[in-house]
Amino acid sequence: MAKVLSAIQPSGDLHLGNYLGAVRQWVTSQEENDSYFFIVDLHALTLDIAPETLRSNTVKTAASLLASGLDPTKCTLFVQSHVPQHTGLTWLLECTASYGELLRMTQFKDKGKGQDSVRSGLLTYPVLMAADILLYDINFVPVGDDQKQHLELTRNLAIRFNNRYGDTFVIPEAKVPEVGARIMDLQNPTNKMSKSTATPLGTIGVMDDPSDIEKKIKKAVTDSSMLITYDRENHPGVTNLLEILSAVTDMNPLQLAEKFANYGELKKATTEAVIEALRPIRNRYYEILEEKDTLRDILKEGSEKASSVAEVTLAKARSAMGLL
Ligand code: ATP
Ligand code: LTN
Repeated sequence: MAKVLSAIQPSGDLHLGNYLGAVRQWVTSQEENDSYFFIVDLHALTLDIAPETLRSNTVKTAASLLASGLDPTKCTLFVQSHVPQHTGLTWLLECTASYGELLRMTQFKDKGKGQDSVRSGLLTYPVLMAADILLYDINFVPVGDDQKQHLELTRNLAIRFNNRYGDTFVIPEAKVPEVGARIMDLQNPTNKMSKSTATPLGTIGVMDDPSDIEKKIKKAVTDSSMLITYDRENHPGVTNLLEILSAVTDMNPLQLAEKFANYGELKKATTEAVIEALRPIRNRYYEILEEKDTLRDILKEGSEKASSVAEVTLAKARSAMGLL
């Protein structure tokens, strides 16, 4: 059985990009793999976040994942900070990574831009992510396109560690979906849809009201050419709508492009498909949020299981490096 792991930051509300690029793959993966999914609250501390916001986002993100279809009887679901081995391995890997390679990470450059003071955790963020993965002997990591560079770094750190200290870590591989790996902001289709830089009209929340989804798609930026073509470079707005429709209907985006006579028709079809795909998730979400005790028990059990697996690898890595 392959081992699969992925994670999400509690930096805001789950959006359509998170769902199509990542979470949907997690739900299918739990059926046939030994799967670990978690909420990376420690990663969320790399940008300024109010403690009460972090607390409530962590609970809301856990409820969103369960509502999306993660099943605690089929996967291990937990909160990163509840498993202390993640920070334990991070230090060992920080002493494996170089300052130069961390500076080259595009997410560090993007998220650090324009800030008065950049937290050192933002620089070492991908090392914590590498620890997240390497602790569990993972084969595959289902993520959106933006995480490929971090996965490459994780692989390099694991290979370097194994060469220097002996075979310790399994080398993981990123799994990026063919369609939906990079959903763009509806108002600014050259930027990816994101929680931390969400624009009010550009980001579709998975729990959004159907009327809000309709409004956002109606106002989505297209272009003046009136053409319906799947061409990210020259028609990013239209291409993004085709990509969304393709991902929710499992139809080929090039064939979809030929189906519509104008932007109005494309937007209408996209609106209907998105509302229908998200409706059951939204309904379950509010029920799950009501059951706070059950949610707490699921996360507690998940962290206990994760911790017992992670401890074995951490002990191996510590000993390989010469720690008594
Ligand atoms: P933040 O803005 O705080 O970085 P985010 O919206 O980018 O948040 P993450 O928690 O960083 O979301 O990512 C969770 C998962 O969702 C990752 O696998 C990531 O690759 C994927 N993902 C994020 N944004 C998109 C997007 N626009 N399209 C497809 N996948 C995405
Ligand atoms: N960096 C990721 C979140 C993340 C992650 C991980 C993803 C932290 N640890 C381990 C996969 C595996 C992000 O910003 N989406």
